[in-house]
Amino acid sequence: MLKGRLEDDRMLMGRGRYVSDWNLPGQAYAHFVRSDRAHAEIASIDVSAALDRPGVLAVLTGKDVSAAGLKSLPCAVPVKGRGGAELLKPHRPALAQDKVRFVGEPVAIVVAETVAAAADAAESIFIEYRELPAVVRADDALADGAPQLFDDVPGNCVFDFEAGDEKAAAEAFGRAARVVRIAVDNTRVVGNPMEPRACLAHYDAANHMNVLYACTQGAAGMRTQLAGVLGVGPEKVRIVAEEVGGGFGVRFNIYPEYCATMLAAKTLGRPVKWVGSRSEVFLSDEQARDVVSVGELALDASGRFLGMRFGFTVNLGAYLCPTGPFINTVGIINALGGVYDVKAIYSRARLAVTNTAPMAAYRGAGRPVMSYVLERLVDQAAFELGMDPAELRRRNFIDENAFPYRIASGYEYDSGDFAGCLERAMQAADWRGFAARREASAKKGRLRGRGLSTYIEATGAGFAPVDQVDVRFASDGTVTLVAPTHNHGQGHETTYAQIVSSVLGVQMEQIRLRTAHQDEFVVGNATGGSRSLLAVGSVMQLAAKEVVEKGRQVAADELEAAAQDIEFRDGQYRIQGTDRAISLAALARKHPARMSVRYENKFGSTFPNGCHIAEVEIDPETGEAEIASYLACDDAGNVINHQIVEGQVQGGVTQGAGQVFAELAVYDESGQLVTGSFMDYAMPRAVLVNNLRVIEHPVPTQSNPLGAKGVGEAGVTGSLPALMNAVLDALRQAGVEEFDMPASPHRVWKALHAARAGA
Ligand code: MCN
Repeated sequence: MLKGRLEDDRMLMGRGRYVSDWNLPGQAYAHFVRSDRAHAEIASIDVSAALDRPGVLAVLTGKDVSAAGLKSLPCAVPVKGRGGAELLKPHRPALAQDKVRFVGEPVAIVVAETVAAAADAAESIFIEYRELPAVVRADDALADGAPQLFDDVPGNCVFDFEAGDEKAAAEAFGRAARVVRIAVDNTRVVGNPMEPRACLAHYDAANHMNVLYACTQGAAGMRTQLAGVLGVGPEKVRIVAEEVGGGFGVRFNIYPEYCATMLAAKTLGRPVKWVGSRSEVFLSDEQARDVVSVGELALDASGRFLGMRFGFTVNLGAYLCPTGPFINTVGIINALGGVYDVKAIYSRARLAVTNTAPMAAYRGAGRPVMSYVLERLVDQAAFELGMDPAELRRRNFIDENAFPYRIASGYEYDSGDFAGCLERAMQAADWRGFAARREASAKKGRLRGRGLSTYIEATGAGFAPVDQVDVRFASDGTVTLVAPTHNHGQGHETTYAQIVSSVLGVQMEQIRLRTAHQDEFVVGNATGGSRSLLAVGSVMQLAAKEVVEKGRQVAADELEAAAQDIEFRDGQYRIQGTDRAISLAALARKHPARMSVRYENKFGSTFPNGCHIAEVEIDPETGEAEIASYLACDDAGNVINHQIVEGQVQGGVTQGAGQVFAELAVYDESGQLVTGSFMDYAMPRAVLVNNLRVIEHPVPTQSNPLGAKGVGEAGVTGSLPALMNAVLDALRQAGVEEFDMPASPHRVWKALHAARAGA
């Protein structure tokens, strides 16, 4: 039995090849000159002194990008706005043209013989700016008289999107016995993968091939994006990567720096390498969340939910990333109304551009925005009604027998057992014993709070029309799987091998996974939306079954029998009723090409859900909050690898806890990022989440052959509201009525202090 994951040895022994580990003969090195102001016109750029510096090979600016005919970085959204409006897509160049719109925007690329020479020469570039007023908050950007970022985006609003039924919601609110309202801020965070962004670009002139080694979550999507910018067919682009040090959503899209480095490589006829710094991660990686949400709940006298209304004000940053508008529209409303049986729901989202780093998908990708406002709203209702928050939820769940269940935004949940999941979680978390634990905390002078969330999310969206995979055999007995999803921490190498091994009977250790390779390419969707297992894993399983079928004829030839007389069981082809057999592994060693397959299919959304229960303790003297215990009970359908799933939930919960307790990206009024390093931006540590337990409540889905639902983001979607509800529950004992993330010691202390002063 395999211990741990197939990839662990390689990772732990330093044999992983990350993006910055790649080198090509004759490569030069790039350094980016970035805007140091948030909003300004570029009056002039003087690169002559830089070009005279030793070792400098080239300096390219926005003019060179324009002269080379590079197109805007792409963005699209598959829905229409209010009144049928299209998303406004302002031009996003690889290097700033005429104007800069956020601090950190790349303005020039310097290429030299060494990293130091490029960085040194960058100091000699003189840029004359004409300063413009900046706007950093979405609501300010949407207000009358705000500084305008683009001539073709009136009022800074790129999209005004609605979903649900406005009239039905208004009618429900009209007959409500009680209305509960909440406004919450889902704060801005920086993704911060372990490996800062890096790339190595190489133009193969003989074949007109653009080869980009880059941090990616999937080669196929990035290839299409880069091809679009370069104005070439996708077959003229290759994206290459082995290890990528984390993705979390912010490695999904093409970045301006990758396009500019590619242009530099083509211009110079030499490979060009760029390795970003942590400061550049803070300034110029896609950032996330930053959505102010208003939620309203209409209830009847018995605590039944009659209707809901939501309003989202979304900060998209200075330019549109391909995933930004998607996650803030579809990503929010594909689980509109959560696990509750309510049809009268209306939601509106206004997406604004501001002078801050562009915003995109980050673990959860829209769903934590929905779950956060909704699950806090339900808790607020329980508080105002004086009701047990579990009982209020139970009273309003979609019934186990109501599936398929169409929600107000038109999406259809296929399965779930929300009440059963809640029950299991409450038992495991010793719900009844809370009063005693609170008392024990009080004796120590601590405020103990408990928070609950019963979340649901949609996993499985994918832009590409199909997911292709290869299962290829070699004469040495190895099996190579090729997948469109890039594995950057999720354990695909292990789980895909498990799936294929269980069908073929080939040992897992013989199976290897290739995802973004120079010579191997498959069409399909990147890792994202927690869809890899349910979608690509399912295609892998079908591909393996196809191998078995293909092998039947090969086995018949080998065993000199008719194909219809061959049976396959436990990895062996056998002539029925005889002891004449050959293993699939042996057959594939002899006939690797005949046994190999390319297979494609596409599987869509699933709706993983769960119940998370958190308990926190707060020290009122210091404001420090500690997670005393955390119980995650998740329905991920059938689970392929329990250890990996537990790890994914742990990671997600810790990421949620990071946002709730510490992380916060802050821009000042002038558009300077004041939290631009780990000195000012508090990353969560492993010890942040104490006594975390992960249990399963699986309800298999019928929507894919594995019966699996996604799990990679569930921990975040469940934990943001559960933890914040727990913090507020603790603070209410001391008279605090309203509180929002982050629950940093200073903010908690201030809230307690204000409540004491008020009392
Ligand atoms: N799995 C399983 N049984 C299930 C569901 C999943 O065994 N029922 C396994 C899968 O086989 C896979 C893992 O759990 O090994 C996660 O699977 P899945 O839910 O399909 O999610 P993805 O593999 O598509 O991963 C994407 C998801 C997202 S969107 C982000 S963001 C994220 C995350 O996963 N980024 C991560 N987890 C991350 N983990 C690490 N270490 N690094 C990141 O960048």
